[in-house]
Amino acid sequence: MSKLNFVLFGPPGAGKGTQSTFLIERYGLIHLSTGDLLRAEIKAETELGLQAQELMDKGELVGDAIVIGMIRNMMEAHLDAKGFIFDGFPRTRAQAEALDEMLSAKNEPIVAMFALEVPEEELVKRLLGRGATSGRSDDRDEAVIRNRIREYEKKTAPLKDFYSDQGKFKSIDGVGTMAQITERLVKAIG
Ligand code: B4P
Repeated sequence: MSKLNFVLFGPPGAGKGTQSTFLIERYGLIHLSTGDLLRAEIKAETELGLQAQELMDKGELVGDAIVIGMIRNMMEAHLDAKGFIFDGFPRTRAQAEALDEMLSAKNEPIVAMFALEVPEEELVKRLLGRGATSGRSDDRDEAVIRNRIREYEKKTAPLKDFYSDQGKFKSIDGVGTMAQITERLVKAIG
């Protein structure tokens, strides 16, 4: 049976992490979040974590080679997975091309890319709300949040065309209750 490999895409705070937790349970998939992997490195105070923290605290993207290497290691560690949800990865064209290469070598391509669409003011509200309770340093400062959104528009949003050209891009309204959005995703997965 072919693998269910999905990309969950969207600006910071769109709900990628939130929706991933529902989808991995429903479809029995492995969740690969580069944000979570980077935060684990920061917590463990590794050299890589220290480098990543500096960039994340400014709302900038971490280097392509670092995140591609992390994803490669995680995929190798889960060779028997039914499929993967890529959450927050790819975020640049170089990352998208590297992912396609890794998957085509195994003949297990991305099935679909779901883009959660949420207006900027709602994103800022959600992230400041989380920053008040989560301790995530990149969620506390509105200027950093807006910089993350600018980075997304400049470097990540163009990937919609990359997946659209492959016939895999699906837009999902990301405003509503978490359950409503899960329902929209399940319907789109079909
Ligand atoms: P990530 O950890 O990927 O996180 P995110 O974009 O901030 O948020 P996400 O969309 O997952 O939102 P969530 O569900 O949590 O990135 C953090 C940083 O890591 C980046 O800025 C970058 O520096 C670095 N990084 C990560 N991957 C990288 C890569 N591939 N390349 C380079 N750098 C990389 O939801 C947010 C909040 O909204 C939560 O509080 C949630 O409860 C709330 N929420 C969710 N759904 C809601 C709904 N329907 N209604 C109301 N609130 C909702």
